[in-house]
Amino acid sequence: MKLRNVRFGALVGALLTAPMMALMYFADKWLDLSFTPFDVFDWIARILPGPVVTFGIDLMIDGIGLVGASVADTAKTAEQIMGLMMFLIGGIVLTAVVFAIVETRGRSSRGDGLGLLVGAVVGIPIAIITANIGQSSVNVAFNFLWPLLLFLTWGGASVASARKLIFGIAPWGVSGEDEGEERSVTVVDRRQFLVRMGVATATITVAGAGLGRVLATSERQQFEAELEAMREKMPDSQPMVELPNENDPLKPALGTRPEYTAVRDHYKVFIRSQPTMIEEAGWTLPITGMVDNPLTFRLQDIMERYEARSQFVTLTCISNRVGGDLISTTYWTGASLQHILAEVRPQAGATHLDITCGDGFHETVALDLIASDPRVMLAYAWDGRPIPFDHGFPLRIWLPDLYGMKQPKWITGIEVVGEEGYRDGYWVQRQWDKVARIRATSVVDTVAVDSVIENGDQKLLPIGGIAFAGARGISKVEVRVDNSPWQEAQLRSPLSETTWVIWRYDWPFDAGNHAFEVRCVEADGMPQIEEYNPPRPSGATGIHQKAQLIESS
Ligand SMILES: Nc1nc2c(c(=O)[nH]1)N[C@H]1C(S)=C(S)[C@@H](COP(=O)(O)O)O[C@H]1N2
Ligand SMILES: [Mo]
Repeated sequence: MKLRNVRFGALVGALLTAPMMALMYFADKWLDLSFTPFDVFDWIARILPGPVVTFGIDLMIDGIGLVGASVADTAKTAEQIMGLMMFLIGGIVLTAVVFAIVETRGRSSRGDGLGLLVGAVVGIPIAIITANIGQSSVNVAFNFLWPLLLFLTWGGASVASARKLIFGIAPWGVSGEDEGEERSVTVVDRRQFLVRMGVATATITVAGAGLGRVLATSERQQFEAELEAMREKMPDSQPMVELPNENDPLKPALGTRPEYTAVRDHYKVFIRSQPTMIEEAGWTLPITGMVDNPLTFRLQDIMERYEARSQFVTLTCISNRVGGDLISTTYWTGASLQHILAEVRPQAGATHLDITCGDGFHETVALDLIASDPRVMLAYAWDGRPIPFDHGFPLRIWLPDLYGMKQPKWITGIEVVGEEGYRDGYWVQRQWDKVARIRATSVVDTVAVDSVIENGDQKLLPIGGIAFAGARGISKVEVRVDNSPWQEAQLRSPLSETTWVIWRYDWPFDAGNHAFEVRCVEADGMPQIEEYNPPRPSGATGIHQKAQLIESS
């Protein structure tokens, strides 16, 4: 096998795979067919063993951290880029393999059939994946046939290109007559062929991706308009304007993260490469299983039949590093699950809710937990507006004190089950903590060198940040500069008993390079864990530290 032919194969592979991806993207945005490259990526993420996926997630988060980017902003984009690259590289490798096969079979073998065969061998499994896990409102048959059609085309085109570039047999030209002849391929021939192919495939790629992009923008706007219309129908439809601790005299040190996260800045985590778009019109929530009164709710029912409950909530992800940004605070509104369950009436022997979601995610919630806490809610609003699509529209659950991994969004079904029907949730099946109770953490957000306070002849440097212990509350935060003794910080009253607390310590500073550390104590006196633990299986622990050079003024 000639290296040159493998290189031609790789080049042709890139030239064929790029327009294929662009066409897939265009069809996704135009006809709502599923986008196969992401489906393949998501499928792999789903079937890989838990520890491998966890390793991948951690590698990605640490990598993003290393280059100093925000994990909350960047992780999804990084995943999508990986998904696209994987597909493209797969296409390049497979096409190179096709070239090798064509070369091995020799010039005299007829090419017909081979293209369709490789197209089918590669395309059928991939089409099955898309049809099964793809997100699309279109009939599965189309989600199977569309990628298959593209793969058959790829197969045909790659075999034809191989025969042309290796043996000089004109694509689609019948070669029967030439077969015996010594036809040599000239460099000019090849170059001409590749240039033509490059122009054609680049045109398709740019057109497909460009049009897809335009359609994607208008789709997004349409969804947003729908959400805005939903908002009118909501019982509690005022976005938060005044926060309950507005008058607290303790103001955050300059540079502390916003106490109330703007919804667009709320961190996002979900198992797929794209958020799950659920349209309200076609959505209902069946609550079935071991109940006396199975019911199917529309969103309207949940909003109108039950008293609306609202709560300031800090949500955090078990993947968050100490000091990381996978933690945010907003105002949740929904219906207490106690009220809803009172109506469906779980039967004797029922122990859990098995909650399923539009993206294939699932979790189980113990009925005991719901019975013990009226705050557990099925939430339909954040910040007084319908929950954004990225965050679980139309409905998600809130479970105080637990990491996000236990809290399904995009809920599509709830089944009441007993010990028999119990199964572990999505991440528990992948060996993450079964309870996933939030671990206490505290963070130095800022050493506010630009807002030094002059107090007589003393100068104070505000240091500040957050502390959070789920629904358990914070009683004390302490700061240590270099290796001097721990000093108690001041606490701002939190937005609620289930949000983070803002702390501040005004330090009589001296210039130099300093290290600032923070630790906290829960309301019941339990200190945070100071030893380092990685995020898995049970959540990161350790002391957060920030180093800062302070210039003498
Ligand atoms: N359906 C569904 N719900 C889900 C997830 C998911 O992937 N799918 N991820 C969970 C995890 S791990 C977290 S941390 C939170 C994140 O919620 P957010 O993206 O709205 O911040 O959603 C939880 N609920
Ligand atoms: Mo998470």
